[in-house]
Amino acid sequence: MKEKISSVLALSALFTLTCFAVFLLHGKDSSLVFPSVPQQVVKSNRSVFGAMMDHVWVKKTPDVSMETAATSEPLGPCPDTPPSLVGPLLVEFETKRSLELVRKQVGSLLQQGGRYRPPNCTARQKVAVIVPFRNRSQHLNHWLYYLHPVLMRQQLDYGVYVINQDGDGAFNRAKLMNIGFNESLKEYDYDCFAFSDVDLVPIDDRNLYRCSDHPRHLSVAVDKFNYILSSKTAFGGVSLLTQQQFLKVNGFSNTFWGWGGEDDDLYNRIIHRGMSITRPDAQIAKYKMIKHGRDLHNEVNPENAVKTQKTAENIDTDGLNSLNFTVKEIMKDVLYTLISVDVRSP
Ligand code: UD2
Ligand code: MN
Repeated sequence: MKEKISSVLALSALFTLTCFAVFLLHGKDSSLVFPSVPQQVVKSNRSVFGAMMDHVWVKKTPDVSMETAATSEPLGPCPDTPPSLVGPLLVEFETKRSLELVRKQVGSLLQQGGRYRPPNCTARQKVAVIVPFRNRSQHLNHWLYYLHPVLMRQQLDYGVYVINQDGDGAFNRAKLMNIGFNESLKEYDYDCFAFSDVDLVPIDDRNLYRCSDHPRHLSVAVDKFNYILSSKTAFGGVSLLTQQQFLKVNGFSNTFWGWGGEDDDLYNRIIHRGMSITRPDAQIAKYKMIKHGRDLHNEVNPENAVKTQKTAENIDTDGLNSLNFTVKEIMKDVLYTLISVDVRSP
């Protein structure tokens, strides 16, 4: 009898053990049993997903919060002078550069959406680079090819936002800048905004895309103008403002349709609000502009010159506080975030 009982007990113990093993092998959380296998699967899935996302248009901005290295201690601040800068750069626009090629050449260190942060230190500033855009794909490819390595060497925590004006109404560079400011802030707590034409490439990486105590004008010496600053009040091309500085001037005016004047109006706003502008040394703040003619639907607008005389009248009611637009699409490429917008042209 004793023997019978013990063999029944042994059998039921064996049965229980087998059931438990089967449960573990086929259960949802089989990773608990074989941690290395599922981890590899997740990794390869993620890279495939990343590649797919390069071409996918999404209606809503996906979460682009950055994965940080699993460090137990917080990183120290990046040095004031980035150590890997090289100074003067060789820049040419003869080479054909497809987006595919640029992705291969400079995309590997970027996060989806054209995001980067230095791996070994905490960047001094979080910079949103805003590029107004319509129908300048070749320019954008050159710009991305040259700017990403420069911004990385400058150890910035940055994101590139290409704000594409949808449709073929009158172009409005200034409004696209305001939209870039608003939309980029929805993604990340940027403290500095670099507003840059798509055709301007710095030819010296010591020209830091960092904000300072006053709004800063970076494109001081442009090849198109024989490397001579056109006027002391020039503020077009590439200019940087902190979030506070931009809010203080109520952003750009939204009402400069077509070419010209919006940069002068922003300069007037800055002076009107009691600030001044700063510039880097002209020996360093050198740029090449990709050659182009006047774009269709961006003709000189004579009304704009008149408007620049009325900055003081308009600054309180025309700007960030009166901005209206519709986001049509948001696309995440590894090199940039493209936001297509209806600017509601008149
Ligand atoms: C000057 C200024 C620029 C702006 C403009 C007047 C400098 C160095 N540049 O540039 O900042 O004040 O005069 O509006 O001072 N764009 C497109 N598609 C278009 C039209 C414009 O993408 O169809 C974008 C693009 O980023 C371009 C920028 O708007 O670089 C300015 O337009 P532009 O290059 O035709 O003007 P430009 O060179 O006279
Ligand atoms: Mn230009």
